[in-house]
Amino acid sequence: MRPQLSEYSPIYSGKVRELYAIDDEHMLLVASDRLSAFDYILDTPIPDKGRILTAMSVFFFGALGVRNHLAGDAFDPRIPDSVLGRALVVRRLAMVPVECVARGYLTGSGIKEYRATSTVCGIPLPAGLVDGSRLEQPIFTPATKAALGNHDENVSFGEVAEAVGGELAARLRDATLDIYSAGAAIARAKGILLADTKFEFGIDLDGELVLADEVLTPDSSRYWDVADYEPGRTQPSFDKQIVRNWLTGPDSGWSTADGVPPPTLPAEVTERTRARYIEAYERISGLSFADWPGGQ
Ligand code: PZK
Repeated sequence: MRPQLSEYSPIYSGKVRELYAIDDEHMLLVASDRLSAFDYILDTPIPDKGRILTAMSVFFFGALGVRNHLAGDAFDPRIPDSVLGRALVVRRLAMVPVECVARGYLTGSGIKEYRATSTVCGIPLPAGLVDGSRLEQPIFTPATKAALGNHDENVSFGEVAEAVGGELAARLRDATLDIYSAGAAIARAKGILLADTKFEFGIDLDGELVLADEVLTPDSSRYWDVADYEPGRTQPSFDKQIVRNWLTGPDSGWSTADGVPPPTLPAEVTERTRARYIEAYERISGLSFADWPGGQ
């Protein structure tokens, strides 16, 4: 008999996922079908998004082979039926208060900071880079978590070292760049670019650094289709571009500038977006999403 979700105490509620306490040592990490776009949580869920991202995360935890927080598989009996396939049992860790970002391409807050300072997180970059430029070497661009509703703030390696000590800072940087490179190579072999990604690490009871949270999902990463890659413009998002195009196009009647929440998405847009998430999972993993738990 599986438990009910209501038997667990909620600990954190993020924009698109939640964390529950199972016992002193374990937590349940639950991914929802919610989607954010233009800094809004849309009122229209993407069917199966939570299961697809959970499947991707589990695939990468396995493929990377680094110490991670998973404490069971996707069928673990502690997972309630209502969230089967989109929840994972994880070990409770002491989280390191640093958003560990690796960038292999320059975009988003990276290109913004580069245009203002020709550096990102204090790292000097060559002149002439444009939105989408591939970096000669991937860079570690840590950030500190902002309060809900704000964007994380980029910080220098020195600031991370001040916060957590130089030794741990160096381990975070090295692990972040190693894992990024491994993930980028897996995706690149399937024609998908991993532009950047964010990891969270914790420390376990033995004092070991452990990869936590979700890993290399489209919510924690920017994925681009190599077929559409064209530096010098904002690259189309592998997963969200269908939604963004519809919201900013003539049929939505909506504008990003108005401070008004976006409208309900048409079924055709949610269906094509769902297919895109499944395509990302199946291309990258080589697995069939039909085999993932929680689908009747
Ligand atoms: C932890 N978050 C972020 C994730 C949310 C919020 N293994 C762990 N041990 C202790 N704490 C965390 C984790 C993990 N992962 C993660 N905050 C704390 C987060 C998912 C949903 F609402």
